[in-house]
Amino acid sequence: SESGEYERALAFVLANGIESEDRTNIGTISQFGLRMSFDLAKAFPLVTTKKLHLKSIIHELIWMLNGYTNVGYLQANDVTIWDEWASESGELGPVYGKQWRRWAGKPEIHAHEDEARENSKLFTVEASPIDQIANVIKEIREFPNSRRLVVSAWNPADIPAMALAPCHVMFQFYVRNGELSCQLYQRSGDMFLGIPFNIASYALLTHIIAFITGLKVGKFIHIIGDAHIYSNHIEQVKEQLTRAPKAYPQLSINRITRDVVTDPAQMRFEDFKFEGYDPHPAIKGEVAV
Ligand code: DHF
Ligand code: TMP
Repeated sequence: SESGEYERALAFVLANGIESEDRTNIGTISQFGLRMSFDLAKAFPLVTTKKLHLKSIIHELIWMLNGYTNVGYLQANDVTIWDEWASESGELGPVYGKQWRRWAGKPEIHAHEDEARENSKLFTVEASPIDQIANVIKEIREFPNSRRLVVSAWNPADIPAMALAPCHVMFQFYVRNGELSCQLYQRSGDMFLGIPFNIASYALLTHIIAFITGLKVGKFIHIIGDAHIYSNHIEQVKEQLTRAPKAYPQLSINRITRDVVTDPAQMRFEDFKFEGYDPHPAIKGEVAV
């Protein structure tokens, strides 16, 4: 749970990864079923063995929490990490934001509507969207010991229309002793580029949900299915692993109108203050499209 957890996982894949072809034709070395655990109560797990572009991470999460699926918001904030997958109009299809906040529900069928249904009029009715984020916050407040505090981005019906099938498939919260923990299942993880972002993003999400529900933060547990290093990142990874991890920074959420935030979409970039982030220099790597 200290700094070094990510580097241990990275070193494990480097040492034990099995060479394989992949969808992008870059080629990877890969291991299946990795687990990392971070104690959020101690510090914020922002990887220190290379400098991370924190601004991209914060804006990407705010973007998802607002239900956005168009890169317009990201580009307006100089964040380019989703550009390669966007259409001409900037659309990514029904990705995270859509599934988290507006999962297409089924229209309710009432007995007296049988006739309308026969005339197939019902099927022109817009499905009522499901807000999984609002639901999980309500459930945490009302039933903190619930075992159903789950949010899923994996919507099989919508996957064909997505620019990229969800990598972070589902997450679950857990509340004990006034602490909120989160566990993520990620089906596919780019250990050099994506994973440091994903760790920070879900740590931040846990802080935000804890802030809104009046809880302290507990652990973030990260499970990765196919954990891989792309063949064109091997040299960078070797370089990174020569560096000693440093102490993690601390996050504080600064918001004067503390109890006014009821929806995480209300969080703003300026609300997050990171102190003590002193990373090694950035290391560049090409993203596989
Ligand atoms: N595809 C692949 N092959 N790997 C990914 O990690 C990935 N991640 C996606 C979408 N598709 C992906 C979304 N997240 C970068 C980081 C995260 C991310 C996409 C891209 C990235 O390029 N990071 C660089 C630049 C950071 C910046 O410009 O802010 C890095 O050095 O970390
Ligand atoms: P795939 O859909 O063939 O698994 O390709 C997705 C690639 O993107 C894979 O290398 C994993 C990586 N990825 C992350 O590591 N984290 C992310 O958040 C996203 C969106 C993708």
